[in-house]
Amino acid sequence: MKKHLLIAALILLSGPAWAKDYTIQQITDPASGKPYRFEPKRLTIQLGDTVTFVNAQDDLHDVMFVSVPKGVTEMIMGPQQEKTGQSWSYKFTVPGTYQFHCHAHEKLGMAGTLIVGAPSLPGQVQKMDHHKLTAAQESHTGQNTSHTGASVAAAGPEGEGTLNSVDAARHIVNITHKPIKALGWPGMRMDFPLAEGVDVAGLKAGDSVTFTLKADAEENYAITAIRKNN
Ligand SMILES: [Cu+2]
Repeated sequence: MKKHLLIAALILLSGPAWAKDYTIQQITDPASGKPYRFEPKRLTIQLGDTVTFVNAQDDLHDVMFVSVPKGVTEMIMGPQQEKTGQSWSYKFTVPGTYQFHCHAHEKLGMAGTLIVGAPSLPGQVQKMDHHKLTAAQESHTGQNTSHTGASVAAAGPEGEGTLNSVDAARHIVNITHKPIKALGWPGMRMDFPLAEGVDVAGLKAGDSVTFTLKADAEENYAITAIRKNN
């Protein structure tokens, strides 16, 4: 009996020991036939493993997951980063097939596939398309592009949620937000970059917050204002 408890305790304690960390490099290599790419481009990991995307040289890249297994309830996307060695990590806890790309270099073939555990069966994946989210927003306002841009810049859709972390040095906050109707977004947990000059000095993990979003020309959302709810 005691022996069984000991073994159970050991299994619990050593749980993280067999979860692995993998690295995928974001590469700019103009001299090659594949100037923009993820390396490896295809990777299989196990449930609970973590993948870290690393910027391999000074150039602007990001990572956005555009097709994910059904059962994933948050948008999975890393921030734009432009310095060598900057990285973003994500732990995968839903099995299946994931497709991702770098938003800036998607059309130049910078895309990849991640298998967690086993590939998804047909019909068991869902699109997580930030392009469509933005399109939904534009058709909502019913204005042409330049005017939409201006009005979004002026007011911007607002969101509400709970702060999970504040990384002032990298200008990134992680928020679990409620649905944002204006954007057609479901409730998600995601990283948001902070626009220039946004002050987060008074904020900490656990705070309930209201924030304003703005999309740049590349349809990446940043927070232009954030305040703690009373
Ligand atoms: Cu890129």
